Amino acid sequence: MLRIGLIGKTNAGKTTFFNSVTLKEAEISNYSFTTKEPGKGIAYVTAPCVCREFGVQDEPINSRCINGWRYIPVEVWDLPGLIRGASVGRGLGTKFLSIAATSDALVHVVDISGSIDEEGHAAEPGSGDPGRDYEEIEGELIIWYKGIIEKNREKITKLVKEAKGDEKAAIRAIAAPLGGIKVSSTDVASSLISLKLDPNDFRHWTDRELWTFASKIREISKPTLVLANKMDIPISSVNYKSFREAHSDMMIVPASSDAELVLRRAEESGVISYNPGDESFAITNEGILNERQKRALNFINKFVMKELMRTGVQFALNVLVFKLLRMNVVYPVADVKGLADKKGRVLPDAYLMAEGSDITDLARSVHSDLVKGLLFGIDARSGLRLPPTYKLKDRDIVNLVSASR
Ligand SMILES: Nc1nc2c(ncn2[C@@H]2O[C@H](COP(=O)(O)OP(=O)(O)O)[C@@H](O)[C@H]2O)c(=O)[nH]1
Ligand SMILES: [Mg+2]
Repeated sequence: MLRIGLIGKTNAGKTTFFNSVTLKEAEISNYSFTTKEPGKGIAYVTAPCVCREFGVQDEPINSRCINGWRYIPVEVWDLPGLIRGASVGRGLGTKFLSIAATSDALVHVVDISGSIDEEGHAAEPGSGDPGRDYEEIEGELIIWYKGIIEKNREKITKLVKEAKGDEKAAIRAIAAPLGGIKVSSTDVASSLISLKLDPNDFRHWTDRELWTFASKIREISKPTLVLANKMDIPISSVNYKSFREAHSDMMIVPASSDAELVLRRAEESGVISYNPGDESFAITNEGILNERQKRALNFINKFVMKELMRTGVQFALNVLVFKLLRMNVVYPVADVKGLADKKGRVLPDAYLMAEGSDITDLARSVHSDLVKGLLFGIDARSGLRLPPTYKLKDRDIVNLVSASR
């Protein structure tokens, strides 16, 4: 399953974001963790389900379908303890940095209202500096990446020497210790090209060059969305504008995690009707609302939904997965006519597949056994045979035909 890590300064709102997106964990997935690890949860991304296109009633197994929207589970990690010095082991730093580094993508939660001081303590809104907070956490990540290379410096130097000028082998030597944190040789190669760094010259890289290399690697290998959180606080919109100007290279989603948590809880207790990501909510049971709750919902309506169009929380996850990671949703079926699995369940599974994935990759995701005897796929819309190298598109419905099953 796709793994998303939440990073950000203390009190930026990571846990609030985490609690809101994982609230319906039990309902959306069958992946209940028997030994629940703290900080790990299941959230979902939402995409228009193909059931509407075919006018069929589906019976989802690995996901859910609500009002024609497919809810596909993703793993989310709340990573506390990212403070300055985390990379040298302050707090629970290194453990969480390693979880961040093994994630497929990150959400960097920033308190855009500036309600935290340099140490991450609560402060007067507007007194803090969201830009500084952001750079500080980024710095910790980069130092950590750099540290991994430094720890392996001798080993890499030796391998590069043995490569005797073979550039590809030198790149592999540099990439090897980074393999565990989802950095590929291709990532290393493109970083070196864009920085005009010579892999064969590795042992002469200066500290500065190591730093720029580490930051490039971090940038390329770990797609990151910035969540400009606490947009419900009035001063936030000013900060948001300047933050966006200073970081025009980043995807930034304005949000109120607090509002999303309030809405999801209200929906759960039957007070409002609201689907995550909706542009509005409706009070369905005014009778059981007390004055405080009424005020809270009115506030959210006026200062969040009308200003931002949405709370931004579900939107952020969707943008991360579908725009930044460019995932496609693919539906494997056993029977192309009935669009069903062997038990007759219609459109049982939805898989998130990275852009460029082919039929073989899909088979591998469904079941490793399928790959061995994989013959071809069948496109449910056209009936066409799809070779194993066919690149999957969004909303493809495919029957995998394998000799081994
Ligand atoms: N106004 C406002 N407060 C928020 C929002 N998100 C979180 N908070 C508050 O910020 C504080 C820190 O939140 P928390 O989720 O514990 O931050 P973490 O340390 O990053 O996990 C808490 O008092 C939250 O209620 C938001 O969107 N708006
Ligand atoms: Mg927290």
